[in-house]
Amino acid sequence: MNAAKPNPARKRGVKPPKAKPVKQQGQPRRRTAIITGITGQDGSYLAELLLDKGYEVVGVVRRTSHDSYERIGHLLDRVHIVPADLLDQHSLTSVVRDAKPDEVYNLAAQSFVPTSWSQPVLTGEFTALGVTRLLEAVRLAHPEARFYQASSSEMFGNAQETPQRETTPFYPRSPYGVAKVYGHWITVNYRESYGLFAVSGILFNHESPRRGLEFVTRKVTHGVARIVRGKDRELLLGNLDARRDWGFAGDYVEAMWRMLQRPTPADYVIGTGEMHTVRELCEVAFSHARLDWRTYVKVDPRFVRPADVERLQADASKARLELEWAPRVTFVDLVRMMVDVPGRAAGRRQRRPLRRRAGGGALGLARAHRPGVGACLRGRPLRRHRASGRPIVGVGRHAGPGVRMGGECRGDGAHRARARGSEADRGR
Ligand code: NAP
Ligand code: F7E
Repeated sequence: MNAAKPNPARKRGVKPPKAKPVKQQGQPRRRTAIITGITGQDGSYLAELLLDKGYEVVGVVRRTSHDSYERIGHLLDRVHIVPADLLDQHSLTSVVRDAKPDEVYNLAAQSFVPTSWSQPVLTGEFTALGVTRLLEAVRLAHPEARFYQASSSEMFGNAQETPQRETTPFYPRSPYGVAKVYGHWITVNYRESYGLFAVSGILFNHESPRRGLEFVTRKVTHGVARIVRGKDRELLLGNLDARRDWGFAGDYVEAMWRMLQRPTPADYVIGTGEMHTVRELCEVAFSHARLDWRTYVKVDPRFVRPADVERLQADASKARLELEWAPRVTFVDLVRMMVDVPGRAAGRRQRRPLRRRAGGGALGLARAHRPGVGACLRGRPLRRHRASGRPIVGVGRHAGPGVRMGGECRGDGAHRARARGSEADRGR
């Protein structure tokens, strides 16, 4: 693929299927990775990471009546988008056969826990049986590929010990959790039955400005943005006592990649080891905008789940030791990053940073506007991406080629985001 050549499909918002990476004459074949779920939060960060490492990236996208490329719009010139569906064996096998990948990352799933009660069978089809279909595709079409399955801390559910590690027994509390347990064990089974290099990453909650708006971190941080702008007066939530181990998605995709670089396949727990309540999340998010969360947050029984997971906390010492992986972003920085998200990703018409000085007037998003952290000053980008020459924009100290977000400098210290947050734009 010629990364420099503009893709005409991008203008039309349509991407033609292009299944097989082109080998350039005289050059060694670049490593190729298939990502299912490339349009999701993790898929977008993983695609950036792999492109930066020089991979050919083949992104599997299911057919919908309108495209869902908000999170990867800035990457469309550099990835191969191919149509396939977790529900359709033939399409998955064709993609694997054509791409002959070195690595396959199965990130696609119905990933919202409450939906798994209203659509339990569909959740099982996508999130459980979809894994078997993709494993079958790999086994039949290209068994040399290394396979990553996106397992979840939701499998621990009603946790039998705290913190949770690779050996903690599973006790899922939702149809989603049950489906993920199936996906986990079928991955282990294909490893043991057929000798595939197939691994599961048991990832605890990881978030970012690209998180879907229905998840609690994004709901709260986006809710703060709407309240500051006078769009909402309150924020309705469910269980404020639930405890989660929240990390930054950009850190977690690095762990996925590291798992597939090991000499032997094994499963790993990935998390920060810190646990916080939803109430603490609210405190940090509202106080970052100089608001008292107790004035705005109301409990609404509609958001309380039939069975919730009360406490999750990772023991990621195996990953720390064997993958040399550690999270870089703290809980407080993560929440502030999500409150600070500029432009459309935080809500359609946000034009100014959220925080205000005591005497009025917009206060620059503290971290993002410090020199050397990838923000821009009055129209002058501080750093440019070496390959593309485009300004690097992003959030706080996490801005950079690895976690950059497509955007442009507007000259007022904020940035127009180009490729994020479909849910945000729908204002959910
Ligand atoms: P996400 O934002 O909800 O993305 C899910 C992706 O799956 C989307 O690209 C979606 O495509 C795709 N997809 C859904 N059904 C599909 C189908 N039938 N065929 C093909 N693609 C389909 O999820 P995420 O937060 O990035 O999470 C990635 C994976 O990690 C998921 O498997 C999730 O269950 C798992 N996980 C997530 C976390 C977390 O905290 N984020 C923690 C542990 C595990 P559309 O754009 O077309 O909807
Ligand atoms: O809920 C509580 C809710 O929806 C977190 C997915 O990525 O991580 C995610 O699943 C907690 C729960 O994430 C609201 O009851 C309170 O206890 O952000 P969430 P999740 O269910 O933990 C795991 C690891 C995955 O694998 C999943 O794919 O927050 N909570 N009030 C609320 N949650 C939501 N969504 N909305 C509320 O109003």
